[in-house]
Amino acid sequence: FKLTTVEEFEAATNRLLETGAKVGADAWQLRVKNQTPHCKFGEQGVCCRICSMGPCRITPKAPRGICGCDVHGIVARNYLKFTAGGSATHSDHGREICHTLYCSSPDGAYKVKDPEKLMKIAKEWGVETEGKDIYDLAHEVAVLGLEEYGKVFGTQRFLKRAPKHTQEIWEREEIAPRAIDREVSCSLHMTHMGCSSLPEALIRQSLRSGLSDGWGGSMAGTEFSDVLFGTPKPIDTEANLGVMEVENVNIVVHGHDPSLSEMICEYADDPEMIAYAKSKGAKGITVSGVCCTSNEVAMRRGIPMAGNFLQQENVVLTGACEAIVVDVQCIFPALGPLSKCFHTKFITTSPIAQMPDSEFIRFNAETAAENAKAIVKAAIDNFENRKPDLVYIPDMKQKATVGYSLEAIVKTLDGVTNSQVDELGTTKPLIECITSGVIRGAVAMVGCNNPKIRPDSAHIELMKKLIANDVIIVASGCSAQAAAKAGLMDKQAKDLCGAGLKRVCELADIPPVLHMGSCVDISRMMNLVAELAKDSGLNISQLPVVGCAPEWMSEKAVSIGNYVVATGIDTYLGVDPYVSGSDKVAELLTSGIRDWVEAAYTVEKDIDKLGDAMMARIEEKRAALGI
Ligand code: NFS
Ligand code: SF4
Repeated sequence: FKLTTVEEFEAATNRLLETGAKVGADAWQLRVKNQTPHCKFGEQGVCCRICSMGPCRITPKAPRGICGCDVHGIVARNYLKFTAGGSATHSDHGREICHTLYCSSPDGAYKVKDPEKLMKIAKEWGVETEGKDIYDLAHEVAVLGLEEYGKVFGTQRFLKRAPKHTQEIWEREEIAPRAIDREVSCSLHMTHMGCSSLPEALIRQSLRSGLSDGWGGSMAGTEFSDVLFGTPKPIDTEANLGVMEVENVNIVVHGHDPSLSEMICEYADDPEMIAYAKSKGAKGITVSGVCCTSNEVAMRRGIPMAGNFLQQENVVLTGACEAIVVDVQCIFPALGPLSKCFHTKFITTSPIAQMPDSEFIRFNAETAAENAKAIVKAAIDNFENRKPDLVYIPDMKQKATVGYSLEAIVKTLDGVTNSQVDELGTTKPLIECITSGVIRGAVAMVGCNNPKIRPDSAHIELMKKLIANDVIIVASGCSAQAAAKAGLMDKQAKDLCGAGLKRVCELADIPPVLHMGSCVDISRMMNLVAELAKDSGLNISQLPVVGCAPEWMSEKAVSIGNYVVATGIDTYLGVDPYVSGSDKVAELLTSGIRDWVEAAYTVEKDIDKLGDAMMARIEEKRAALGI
């Protein structure tokens, strides 16, 4: 067993960029050069353009904007706006899923695949389930879910899942999120010209808006996706560009919302469509994925993962992609012009993400089946337009076992239960492994790629270091895909672990890096730590558990960081969230907020040091518990 190295990833990319050069294609590698060096004011977060008296930028000679706002107010305001963007984005995805659930019917495109989970949520939310038709119940719960976005009174329903201590902190600090949309609106209100410029107030709202994402919109996205498409269970798949097949029609799904990708997978698997593909000279149809929508369909269907964020252009550069079908978020507008250099169809589907040089096939939950069929057919029809001399698919892929939802983790870990722990169906076996020291702790590896860091290198190096030191990893988003591409989700990767973690991997038959899903599925991680805290009797902040986003880039990632920290989990970033311009804001985020929520951020660009800092924190937490 051998991991695929970042050098090998790069060699494959370079080969693809040669194809790109032949057809005159642009690429992010080139655009980064044009954009470097970046604007220093922007990087430090000290530029304000929220009113037309500006833009104002703070320098030693000009310490205040025209309105008199100081650098701390500007940096903190920018930070809150960034958060609100991310929170809105995840939460609107969750809203779409609630709407899809509302559209479910026994004979329609969307069905309830996990009625048990629906019943569980219904009971949790106090909905009468007795004698109710499952679809009536689905519609009722979907409406309640939608109401969480605009509820007039009270806070998010899912907060009740957190341990009591955490809920008390949220109440005490006035960061328990109210209606999801309200937290976004309130953030934009606070950041309007002439509202808040007090860093403490702005950072507090950043935490609240983040929490409305993680324990609100994202959690709805995850939970109701499970109800509709099934709660993930361990399943084998493959990752990296080599999953595309040269003789087949290649459809790549990209984006985030499984309402689209699930339907594409469904119809690409339809015998009628496969026969049609054959009639066009292909051997079959291969669907693979990019970014989080790939994680969604990999977790539930074993659909292979072609790559993560900074590999999206590579998919087209293979010359073998008939259609790249996207919904929302993290889609490079570059895919439009790039696709034009090849035969590839760039199909946008959502009014939320419309781009030049794309073919827009509007996708609606109400007409999902016919939309999906039209998209699959368009891809098949495009097969004959392929230019064979431009086709090159790097022969590079790794096996991966994915699908570790909280439910699946609990079930799997029952396998490591020893005689002292006989409570099945809880997180107690994991707690036992941690307290005995067989596993030192856990790290949640999440987030994106960012050209500021050699793509995937931080994810992979940190994971290798952590598992070698008996730290188990749960991963999501593009971090999970980096792991899968490298081979860290192959069960054989146990050989790279310390003796303790290796034994756990063998007993439970798991890889050392557990794929928990997409970025909205970081809500699964919140449920996991909540269960760990309840089952151990500890506070979340006492658990030897940290979060890490070493290569993050998006507003969503900052929203996530805020809810992870606000849940009591120390969070480690490899890229600065544009706050270096204000020592006050940086101090708040890296230390001051610990007084509020028992956790804080660490920002460290040296990735090796970032890893050391995480392990030191885990050991510190262990020492405090006397384990
Ligand atoms: Ni998360 Fe998923 Fe990837 Fe980053 Fe984008 S795909 S929602 S934001 S880039 S991890
Ligand atoms: Fe300048 Fe103040 Fe307007 Fe910002 S709000 S652009 S600092 S005048």
